[in-house]
Amino acid sequence: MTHEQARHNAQPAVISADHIAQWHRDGFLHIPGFLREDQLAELVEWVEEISQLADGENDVLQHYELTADGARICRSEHLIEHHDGLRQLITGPDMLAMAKDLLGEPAVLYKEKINYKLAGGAGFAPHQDAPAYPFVATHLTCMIAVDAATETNGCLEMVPQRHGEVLPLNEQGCIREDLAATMAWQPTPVQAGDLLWFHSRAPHRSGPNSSASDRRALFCTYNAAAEGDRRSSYYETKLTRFAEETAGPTTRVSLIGDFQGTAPSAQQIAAYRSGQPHNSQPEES
Ligand SMILES: O=C(O)CCC(=O)C(=O)O
Repeated sequence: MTHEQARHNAQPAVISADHIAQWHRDGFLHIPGFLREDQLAELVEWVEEISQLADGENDVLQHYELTADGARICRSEHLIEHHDGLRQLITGPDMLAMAKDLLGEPAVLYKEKINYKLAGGAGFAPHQDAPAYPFVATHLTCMIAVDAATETNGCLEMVPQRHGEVLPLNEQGCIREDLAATMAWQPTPVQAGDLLWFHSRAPHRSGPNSSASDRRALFCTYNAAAEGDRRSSYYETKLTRFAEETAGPTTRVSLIGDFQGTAPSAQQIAAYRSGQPHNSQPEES
């Protein structure tokens, strides 16, 4: 089935026995054509709305990076407090059912974020998510592609069959460079509206966006409900740790140092924000 046919026929997602076998074998699972065209168009609108909020507005946390064209948004997180559409998508029955089928037990939302990787945006060093996600042993993440992700614009690269353990880490909490250099990285391109589920110990990385167009994706992370609802604790811990640290040369988006984007100054962020449509001054009549 082509991607277009898959999207046209999209049904409430059902995880098959084949999916579960692939998931256990590889530690990740690509499901093409999950969103219908109308659902994808709505998601694009929501992502645009979220991107224009100020840091802290509607409880959304915003992060920026410096590209050759100046500051650009690189991540929004903590999205669902004031956004009914995103909350229904991320915590709705389809996503929770898939998370339950893959995890083998009922799941609860742990965290959610948008990675923008706009044209010129930076990539992510080889890492596993587990060291960045405290309080629970097992999590899984679903990337919902907002734009097509390709090798040119920085799609995820996965290493199959290496999700059994947390690997040796470097000082940033990422996979040690000597080990990462020996691993079988598999570029995993996706179309807009596809899902890519991955285990929190599945090694992954991604390159910069060296194309002229944006590569946005929504990432929803879940953990076993039996391990508790840890979303508030995760964000409290993250904000506390970020507040304690002195700013470094890269933009801090995670409890590990996986993101490779350069941190812009407050002035560069302000200049970018003043050019965003939401913040432009109304035209004089
Ligand atoms: O968005 C990407 O390219 C990589 C995302 C990722 O690995 C992360 O946010 O931990």
